[in-house]
Amino acid sequence: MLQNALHFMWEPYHYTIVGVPGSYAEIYAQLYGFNFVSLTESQIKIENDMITGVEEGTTAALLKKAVGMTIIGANGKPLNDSSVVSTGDTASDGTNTYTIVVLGDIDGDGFVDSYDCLLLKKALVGSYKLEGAYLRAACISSSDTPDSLDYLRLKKHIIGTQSLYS
Ligand SMILES: [Ca+2]
Repeated sequence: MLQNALHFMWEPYHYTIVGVPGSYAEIYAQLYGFNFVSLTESQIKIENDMITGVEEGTTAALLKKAVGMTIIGANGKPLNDSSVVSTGDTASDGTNTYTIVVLGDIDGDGFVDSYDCLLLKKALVGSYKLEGAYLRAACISSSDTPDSLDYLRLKKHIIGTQSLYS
Protein backbone atom coordinates (compact mmCIF):
# COMPACT_ATOMS: atom_id res chain seq x y z
CA MET A 1 0.00 0.00 0.00
CA LEU A 2 2.72 2.43 1.09
CA GLN A 3 4.88 1.30 -1.81
CA ASN A 4 2.13 2.17 -4.27
CA ALA A 5 1.66 5.57 -2.69
CA LEU A 6 5.36 6.35 -2.93
CA HIS A 7 5.47 5.13 -6.50
CA PHE A 8 2.65 7.54 -7.33
CA MET A 9 4.42 10.43 -5.62
CA TRP A 10 7.79 9.85 -7.19
CA GLU A 11 6.76 8.99 -10.69
CA PRO A 12 3.80 11.15 -11.56
CA TYR A 13 4.76 11.54 -15.21
CA HIS A 14 3.98 8.07 -16.45
CA TYR A 15 0.29 8.69 -16.92
CA THR A 16 -1.27 8.93 -20.33
CA ILE A 17 -4.26 11.01 -21.33
CA VAL A 18 -6.18 10.00 -24.43
CA GLY A 19 -8.05 12.85 -26.06
CA VAL A 20 -9.02 15.03 -28.96
CA PRO A 21 -6.24 17.22 -30.39
CA GLY A 22 -6.77 20.85 -29.34
CA SER A 23 -9.09 19.96 -26.47
CA TYR A 24 -8.62 20.80 -22.81
CA ALA A 25 -7.42 17.21 -22.34
CA GLU A 26 -4.35 17.97 -24.46
CA ILE A 27 -3.67 21.29 -22.71
CA TYR A 28 -3.97 19.55 -19.34
CA ALA A 29 -1.56 16.83 -20.44
CA GLN A 30 0.99 19.42 -21.61
CA LEU A 31 0.55 21.48 -18.46
CA TYR A 32 1.19 18.58 -16.12
CA GLY A 33 3.68 16.67 -18.25
CA PHE A 34 1.48 13.65 -18.91
CA ASN A 35 1.77 11.66 -22.11
CA PHE A 36 -0.91 12.66 -24.58
CA VAL A 37 -2.28 10.17 -27.08
CA SER A 38 -4.42 11.69 -29.80
CA LEU A 39 -7.70 10.00 -30.64
CA THR A 40 -6.73 9.96 -34.31
CA GLU A 41 -8.96 7.07 -35.25
CA SER A 42 -11.89 9.01 -33.89
CA GLN A 43 -13.76 11.64 -35.89
CA ILE A 44 -14.67 13.63 -32.78
CA LYS A 45 -14.03 17.32 -33.38
CA ILE A 46 -14.77 20.57 -31.58
CA GLU A 47 -16.22 22.92 -34.19
CA ASN A 48 -17.34 26.36 -33.00
CA ASP A 49 -20.05 25.66 -30.43
CA MET A 50 -20.57 22.01 -31.33
CA ILE A 51 -18.83 18.68 -30.80
CA THR A 52 -19.20 16.72 -34.01
CA GLY A 53 -18.20 13.33 -35.35
CA VAL A 54 -19.66 11.51 -32.34
CA GLU A 55 -20.78 7.98 -33.20
CA GLU A 56 -24.01 6.35 -32.10
CA GLY A 57 -23.48 4.45 -28.84
CA THR A 58 -20.69 6.70 -27.52
CA THR A 59 -20.88 6.74 -23.72
CA ALA A 60 -20.60 9.86 -21.60
CA ALA A 61 -17.42 8.38 -20.05
CA LEU A 62 -15.74 8.01 -23.43
CA LEU A 63 -16.70 11.47 -24.66
CA LYS A 64 -15.69 13.01 -21.34
CA LYS A 65 -12.28 11.40 -21.74
CA ALA A 66 -12.00 12.52 -25.34
CA VAL A 67 -12.86 16.19 -24.86
CA GLY A 68 -11.95 16.66 -21.19
CA MET A 69 -15.32 18.18 -20.32
CA THR A 70 -18.39 17.39 -18.24
CA ILE A 71 -21.18 15.81 -20.31
CA ILE A 72 -24.62 17.17 -19.49
CA GLY A 73 -27.92 15.57 -20.44
CA ALA A 74 -31.10 17.20 -21.72
CA ASN A 75 -32.32 17.61 -18.11
CA GLY A 76 -29.34 19.85 -17.34
CA LYS A 77 -27.67 17.30 -15.06
CA PRO A 78 -24.36 15.50 -15.73
CA LEU A 79 -24.86 12.17 -17.49
CA ASN A 80 -23.84 8.92 -15.78
CA ASP A 81 -20.62 7.55 -17.26
CA SER A 82 -22.44 4.56 -18.76
CA SER A 83 -25.17 6.65 -20.43
CA VAL A 84 -25.14 6.93 -24.20
CA VAL A 85 -24.87 10.51 -25.44
CA SER A 86 -27.56 11.97 -27.72
CA THR A 87 -27.69 14.83 -30.17
CA GLY A 88 -28.61 17.92 -28.11
CA ASP A 89 -26.71 16.90 -24.97
CA THR A 90 -23.98 19.36 -24.06
CA ALA A 91 -20.39 19.34 -22.88
CA SER A 92 -18.99 22.01 -20.59
CA ASP A 93 -15.43 22.93 -19.69
CA GLY A 94 -16.68 25.27 -16.98
CA THR A 95 -16.51 28.33 -19.23
CA ASN A 96 -17.90 27.27 -22.58
CA THR A 97 -20.73 24.94 -23.48
CA TYR A 98 -20.75 22.86 -26.64
CA THR A 99 -23.72 21.04 -28.12
CA ILE A 100 -23.08 17.40 -28.95
CA VAL A 101 -23.94 16.13 -32.41
CA VAL A 102 -24.31 12.35 -32.79
CA LEU A 103 -24.09 11.82 -36.54
CA GLY A 104 -27.41 10.42 -37.78
CA ASP A 105 -29.27 10.90 -34.48
CA ILE A 106 -31.62 13.54 -35.82
CA ASP A 107 -34.33 13.31 -33.15
CA GLY A 108 -31.89 13.31 -30.22
CA ASP A 109 -32.74 9.98 -28.57
CA GLY A 110 -29.16 8.70 -28.85
CA PHE A 111 -29.90 6.04 -31.48
CA VAL A 112 -29.85 6.05 -35.25
CA ASP A 113 -33.04 4.34 -36.38
CA SER A 114 -35.98 4.54 -38.76
CA TYR A 115 -37.44 7.52 -36.90
CA ASP A 116 -34.34 9.56 -37.75
CA CYS A 117 -34.80 8.45 -41.34
CA LEU A 118 -38.42 9.62 -41.27
CA LEU A 119 -37.45 13.04 -39.88
CA LEU A 120 -34.81 13.47 -42.58
CA LYS A 121 -37.33 12.50 -45.25
CA LYS A 122 -39.77 15.10 -43.88
CA ALA A 123 -37.00 17.72 -43.78
CA LEU A 124 -36.09 16.99 -47.40
CA VAL A 125 -39.66 17.51 -48.61
CA GLY A 126 -39.97 20.65 -46.47
CA SER A 127 -42.57 19.46 -43.97
CA TYR A 128 -40.17 19.50 -41.01
CA LYS A 129 -37.55 22.08 -40.05
CA LEU A 130 -34.22 20.89 -38.69
CA GLU A 131 -32.11 23.35 -36.71
CA GLY A 132 -28.83 23.58 -34.84
CA ALA A 133 -27.32 20.31 -33.66
CA TYR A 134 -30.25 18.32 -35.15
CA LEU A 135 -29.60 19.83 -38.58
CA ARG A 136 -25.90 19.06 -38.21
CA ALA A 137 -26.71 15.45 -37.25
CA ALA A 138 -28.56 15.09 -40.55
CA CYS A 139 -25.65 16.40 -42.64
CA ILE A 140 -24.05 12.98 -43.08
CA SER A 141 -21.70 13.93 -45.90
CA SER A 142 -20.69 17.09 -44.01
CA SER A 143 -22.34 19.69 -46.23
CA ASP A 144 -24.41 22.50 -44.69
CA THR A 145 -27.75 21.10 -45.75
CA PRO A 146 -28.83 17.47 -45.84
CA ASP A 147 -29.68 15.97 -49.22
CA SER A 148 -31.03 12.76 -50.70
CA LEU A 149 -27.58 11.18 -50.60
CA ASP A 150 -27.53 11.68 -46.84
CA TYR A 151 -30.94 10.04 -46.67
CA LEU A 152 -29.62 7.07 -48.63
CA ARG A 153 -26.59 6.73 -46.36
CA LEU A 154 -28.80 6.89 -43.27
CA LYS A 155 -31.05 4.19 -44.71
CA LYS A 156 -28.06 1.96 -45.52
CA HIS A 157 -26.80 2.38 -41.97
CA ILE A 158 -30.16 1.37 -40.51
CA ILE A 159 -30.56 -1.74 -42.69
CA GLY A 160 -26.94 -2.60 -41.92
CA THR A 161 -25.38 -2.51 -45.39
CA GLN A 162 -23.04 0.42 -44.73
CA SER A 163 -22.18 2.12 -41.46
CA LEU A 164 -22.44 5.91 -41.32
CA TYR A 165 -19.12 5.91 -39.57
CA SER A 166 -17.07 3.83 -41.97
CA1 LIG B 1 -32.45 8.97 -33.06
